[in-house]
Amino acid sequence: MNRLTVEKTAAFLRENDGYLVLTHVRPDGDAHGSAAALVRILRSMGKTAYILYNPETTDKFVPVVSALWAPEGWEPETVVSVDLASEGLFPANAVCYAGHVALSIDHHPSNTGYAENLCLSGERASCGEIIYEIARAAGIEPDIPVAEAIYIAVSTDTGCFAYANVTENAFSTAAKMAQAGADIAEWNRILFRTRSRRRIALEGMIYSGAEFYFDGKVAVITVTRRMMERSGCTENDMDDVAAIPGGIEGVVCGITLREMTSPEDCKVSVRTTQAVNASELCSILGGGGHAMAAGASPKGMTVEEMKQVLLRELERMMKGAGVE
Ligand SMILES: [Mn+2]
Repeated sequence: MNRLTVEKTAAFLRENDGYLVLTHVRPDGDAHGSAAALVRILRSMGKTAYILYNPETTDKFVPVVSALWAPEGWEPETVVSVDLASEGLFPANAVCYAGHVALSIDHHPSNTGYAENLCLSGERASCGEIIYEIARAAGIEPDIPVAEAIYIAVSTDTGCFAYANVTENAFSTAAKMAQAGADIAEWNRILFRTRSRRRIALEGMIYSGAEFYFDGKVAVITVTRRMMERSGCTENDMDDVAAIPGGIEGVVCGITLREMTSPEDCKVSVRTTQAVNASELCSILGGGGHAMAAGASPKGMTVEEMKQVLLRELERMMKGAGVE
């Protein structure tokens, strides 16, 4: 695996052609925005470039990527991945490209180096910022669709510039996209200020069922299959549900438990402040992640069983850290 600078990456993109861009499972705004921006930048270099269709693209991102999806049966010459840390995160229809990725552009320090070439900036809050740096190195100014795609990437990965990962570079990239003509207010409305009525119905159930432990420092919310059915919510409506318990005053650890395909196929997402290490907490259930955002999907446990295990572990951790 070769590490490439943004300049070398720009040169690589100029030298090759026939691009297919891959995104990760459960693709988010950074995946969609980075892929759309990269394909449009490649086309402005005169290249043939497409995004591989992702079966999990949610409704609000369809307009960002659908015009760029590769025609069925089209054979790429150069496969590039964006925001994609490992081959384990390839969607099912991308598994055939495992071992054949020519270039990975990413901001996850955990990138496994599965691609022949890697352009990695672990200090960037979003992959979209790196795509913009590559465009600049290639001498390409973003047009409005590119600017909006990059804005979508940066703004979603930073929770509209609110998460702990936000940096001066994230703000300055967004400012340049505004300058290039991106409709910031409209994208903020779509991405951060609009919820479906189904989602509102689900949130009502979530808030009324919220449980608090350790003097209100720990909040636990549960989303059951029954709640999904009653509200009519699908995965399309589930953006950032994991942020809900951590957003309650006084909470240092927000736990979101979800039943997926059956009562014994559940997952947990944990969001914390610096008081609790989320990754350490999730490791008790075989999961992991970052210090303030982590998750686990243990097999064969109900949400109630997971909750008991997590609360016992939290008691131990909070005593150890003096958070009483
Ligand atoms: Mn990302």
